[in-house]
Amino acid sequence: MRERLLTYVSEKGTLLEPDAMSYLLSQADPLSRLERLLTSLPSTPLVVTLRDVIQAEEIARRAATAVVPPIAASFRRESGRAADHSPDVKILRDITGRSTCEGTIEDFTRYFRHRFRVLGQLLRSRRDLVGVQDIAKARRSTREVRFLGMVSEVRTTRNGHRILDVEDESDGISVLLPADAPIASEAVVQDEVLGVVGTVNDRGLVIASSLVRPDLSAARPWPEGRDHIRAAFLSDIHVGSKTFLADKWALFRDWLQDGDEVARSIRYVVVSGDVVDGIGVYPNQDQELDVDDIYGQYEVLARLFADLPDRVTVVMIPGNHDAVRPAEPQPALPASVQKLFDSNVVFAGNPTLLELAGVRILAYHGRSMDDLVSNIPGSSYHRPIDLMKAMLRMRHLAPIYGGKTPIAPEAEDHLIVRDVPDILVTGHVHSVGVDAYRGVVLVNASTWQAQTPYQKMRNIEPMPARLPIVDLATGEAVVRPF
Ligand code: D5M
Ligand code: FE
Ligand code: ZN
Repeated sequence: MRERLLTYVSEKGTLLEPDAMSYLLSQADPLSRLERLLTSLPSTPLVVTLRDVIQAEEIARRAATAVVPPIAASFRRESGRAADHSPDVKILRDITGRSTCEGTIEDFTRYFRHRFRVLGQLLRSRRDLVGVQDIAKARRSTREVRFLGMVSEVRTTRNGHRILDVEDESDGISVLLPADAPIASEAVVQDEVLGVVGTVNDRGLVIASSLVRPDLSAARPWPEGRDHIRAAFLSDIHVGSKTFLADKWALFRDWLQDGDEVARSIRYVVVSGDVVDGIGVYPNQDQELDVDDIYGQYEVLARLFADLPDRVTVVMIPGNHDAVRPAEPQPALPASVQKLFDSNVVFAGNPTLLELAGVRILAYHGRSMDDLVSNIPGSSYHRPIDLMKAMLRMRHLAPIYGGKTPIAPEAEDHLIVRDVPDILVTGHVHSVGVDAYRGVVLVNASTWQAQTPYQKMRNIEPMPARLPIVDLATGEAVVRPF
C-alpha cells in the first residue's frame, strides 16, 4: 500500500510527509482517502502534510453533521398567513427571449467591453478612485496613480510577490502586490474588473498600495411595510436521480401542508436550478437514474409541485443539469417543459432578478463557484457564503471566463450584479448557509439529493434537505432541517 500511495502522489506531482503517510496507512482504504483529499484541495500542494489530511477529514465530517439552530420563538410568533396574500411575482431581468450572441470574435469583444464599461462606472463612483486615468497615461506618471483594469492574468513570483496583468481600452500594465504587504493575500481572479492605486517604478511596473472593488456601498435598509409572509428556498432537487431524497421531500411537503405557523406563512418557493438530474450530464449517468427520460423527470417534478398547498407560488430557474443551453446566462426552461406544470409555477432564466411582494431577489444557480473555489485561496465548497460575498464585492456572479462555467458572450453582460438585490440566492454546491453582507441577505439553498458516487469520490459532503426561510417583512433568515 505504501508503494501505491507513493506512486499516486508522484503521478500527481506532490510528496507525502512521513507522518501523513503513517496516518493514512493506519486508516481504512488509504488510497481513496488520499484521492479524496487531493481532489478537494483547490490546487495540488508541494507536500501533503498530516495537517492537510486531518483538516480535510474534519471539514467533511463537520459539514455532514452540522447542527442548525432551532427556529426562534419570535420568528414563529410573527408569522403571517400566506393564504391571505395574492401572488405578487415580477420577473425584472433575465436573458429569456433576448439572446443574440453567435460566439463570433466581435461578440467576445463587445461582451468584455460591456463588462468593463458597467463595472468601470461603478468603480468611478468610489471615493478612493477619484481622478482615475487611462493606463496609457498612468504609465508615464511619476506620482501616485489610479486606474481601472480588467485582470488578464494572476501569477505568483518565486519570492512570493503577486503580479496581475491588467488591461483597459487604452493599454495594459503589470501590477505588483508586494509579498510583505497585506494586499498580497487579497484574492484576485481572472477577468474581474478592479481599481488599482499605486506608483509606477522605473521598469514600468506598478507597485500597488491598494486594490478597489466595485463592491456594495454601506448597508441598505430592508424594504418596509410588509406582512410577515415568507419565501422558502430550494435548489438542486435532482428529480430522476436514484439519490433524490423522496422521503425527505415528503416530510417537507407534509410540513408545508399541515405544519406550524411558520409553514403557513410560506407564500413563495424559489428554486435555484438543477431541478432534475437530466440526461447525459456526466459520464455513465444512466446507471444512477431512476427516470431515464428528460420529460419524464420534469413530469415527476410537476407532480411534486402540484402536490404543494395551493397558496404556494413556485419560481424556478435552471441549472447545469436542466434541459436548456448550458452557457450562462441560461434562458428559462422551454415551453415543452413549462406546459407540464400547473399555473402556480413561474419560470425564469439563470440568473434572474425578480421581485416577490416588493422584495428583490437575485437568483443564480452558482456554477461559477466551481471556478471561484479553485481561484480564491482558503475558500471551500463547504462555505459557499464566502464565495457569494466575493461575488458581491466584484459585483459579478461569474467573473472567470474560460473555466468550468460556460459563458455566452451576449451583447450585455447579464452576470453583472448591476442592481443590488435584497436577497442573493444560489445553489449548486449542495451545501446550505444563510448570512448577510452589507444589507443583502445571502442564501445557499441546500439540495434534495443524497451524496452521489461521483461526489463521494470527490470528497463532496452534501448538506441535503435543509430549508432556508426568509421573512419578507424583515429579511430575517432561518434554516429548517428535514
Ligand atoms: O454539482 C454538485 C456538486 O459537485 C457541487 O458541489 C459542485 C460539484 N461539481 C460539479 N461539477 C464539478 C466539476 N467539474 N469539478 C468539481 N466539482 C464539481 P452538480 O451541478 O449538481 O453536478
Ligand atoms: Fe446540483
Ligand atoms: Zn449544479
